[in-house]
Amino acid sequence: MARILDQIDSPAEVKRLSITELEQLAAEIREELITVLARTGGHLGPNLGVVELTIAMHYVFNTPEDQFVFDVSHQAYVHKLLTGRRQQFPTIRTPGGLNGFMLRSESPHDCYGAGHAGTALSAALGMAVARDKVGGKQYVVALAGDAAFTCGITYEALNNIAQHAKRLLVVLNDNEWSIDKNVGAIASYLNKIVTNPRYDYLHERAGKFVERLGGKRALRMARKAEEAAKSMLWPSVIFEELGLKYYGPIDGHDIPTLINTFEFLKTQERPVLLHVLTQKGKGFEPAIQKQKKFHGLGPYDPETGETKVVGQRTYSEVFADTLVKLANLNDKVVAITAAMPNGTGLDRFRTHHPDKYFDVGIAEEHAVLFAAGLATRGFKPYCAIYSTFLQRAFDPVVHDVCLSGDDGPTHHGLFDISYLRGIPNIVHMVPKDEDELADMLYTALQYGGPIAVRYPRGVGPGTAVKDVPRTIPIGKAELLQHGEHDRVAIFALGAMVPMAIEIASKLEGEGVSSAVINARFAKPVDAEMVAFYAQHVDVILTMEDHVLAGGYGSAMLEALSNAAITTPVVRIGWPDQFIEHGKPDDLRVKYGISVKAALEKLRPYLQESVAPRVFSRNG
Ligand SMILES: Cc1ncc(C[n+]2csc(CCOP(=O)(O)OP(=O)(O)O)c2C)c(N)n1
Repeated sequence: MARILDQIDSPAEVKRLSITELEQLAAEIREELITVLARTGGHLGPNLGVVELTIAMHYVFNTPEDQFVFDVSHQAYVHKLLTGRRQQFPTIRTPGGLNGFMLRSESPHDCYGAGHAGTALSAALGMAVARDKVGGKQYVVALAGDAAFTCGITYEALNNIAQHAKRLLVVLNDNEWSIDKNVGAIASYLNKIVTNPRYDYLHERAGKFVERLGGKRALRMARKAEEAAKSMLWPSVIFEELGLKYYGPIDGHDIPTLINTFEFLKTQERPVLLHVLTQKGKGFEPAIQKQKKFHGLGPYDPETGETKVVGQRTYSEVFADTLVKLANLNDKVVAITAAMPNGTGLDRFRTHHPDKYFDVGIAEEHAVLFAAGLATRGFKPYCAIYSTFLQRAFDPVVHDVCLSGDDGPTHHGLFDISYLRGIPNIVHMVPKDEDELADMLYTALQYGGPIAVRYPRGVGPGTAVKDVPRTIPIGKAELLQHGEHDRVAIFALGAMVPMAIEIASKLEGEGVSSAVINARFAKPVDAEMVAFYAQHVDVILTMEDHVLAGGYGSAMLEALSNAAITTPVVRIGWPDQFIEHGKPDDLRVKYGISVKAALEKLRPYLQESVAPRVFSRNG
């Protein structure tokens, strides 16, 4: 028999199917997921759980005009199958093939890319507000798993939704699982709603209601659905307190109920949350039996779910086994995971030391703060977090873990160049004065990518801001002054420029000519200007109001190394330590961010007098 799935080239074809055909389609999609992922690997369990839900969403809504924002977006395979990517589906997660997550460049139906948890509600709110600002009519639907509700950001979004969104649909896909069993108070709370005897009653009523509907027309369906959905209204749930109308819980595998409910929710001119119950791994017994394993895995046997056994211990296993031994030796050892017990190996630790094991949910920022609290009381917390997710905890690593806790030095803000510079696509600019700040903001408006502009607190040199700002060419430094035979090139970033000019004039007094360059860009560094001066001066001086480690001077060294230039570089900036509280000017003097310190550091390179060299820009 010809598959219905093979005729689905866009969501428009889904909308033409009858309920029976939609159910048939669901079965075919399950089959497709199981057989394809057996070869490629991937997030099988999560996707098997959202087959009917995704079909119903595409039946009722209209992507790409309407926007679906999937949390993590590891469960977007069904969405990919229904939005014109059916034929490429066997290439998923292979080089050059379909991405395993939503990808904006892959399809107009993927309105938001993700990979980290907890982003859907905030991003969807942004889209809903953008729509309302221009008077759009489309629907924005955020689909988030129950584990997304262990993320702090989800609540940060909930805190804003009622205030800022006129209309937004949040679908809570509750399957009781994160990668491991979902944890914490919110998991128990959702469970309480679901196991309340009233749910059965409501669910039964909704089912009967749909049965009676039969093949009636969509309009009537919607009206009846309204009644059904209203009757499913739950009093006094947390989401209601936060200003989202709560509906559910409904059976996430019951296509007619899902369709009717969505049709009704479309009529709601306010933020709503629909609680949908699904089974992760539905339709594949091995995935139901082994939820953790089938959350995401490599190739497996499509009949049995068996996977190849790797003989050698992984690093995660060595980590966990070592930690078990350390905890045996020292009763202050505790282990913390942010919803990744098997990925980090800590599920092995849990078996031996259940009382010393903490799964805090998808809450990396909290995990590190929690560890910091434990450490202050003499405990030895081992916080196991994947590098990619530790990004979430960058601030607590700086502010709560590495900082000694002395008063004051929490707000110097000396690290942004180093923590932003390693990220592809970002441009990092630093203006020398107020007028250049305006130019940089204007430049950011013209530019199509992410830009960071770093400027000091307080007042600048008092430069007048011209009426019409100018675009600054990306990655181009500004040559402020130079001599005939410069021996020093001073590359100064932002507020360091006046000091650079002062150094140049002091050097001039000693008979040493120097060029002063307003660096403007910490990233990308003006490699051309750097290479030109590096080949013609005895020494380069970099100046930044930022830590030296990973800062602008480091970027300069990289640029020189890339160009195989060995001109010496003297760097002025803050040392590799936390700086105590104090007046910025006093602290700068103390830590060598001064004219005097720069001149002292330059002196060894200016000892011998070098014969004047004549050069041209080409030479
Ligand atoms: C910030 C962050 N931490 C950890 C992860 C790893 N991770 C991927 S999916 C997932 C569980 C998601 O569970 P849920 O949102 O309930 O969706 P389900 O897979 O159950 O459908 C986790 C912890 C992540 N993607 N992002």
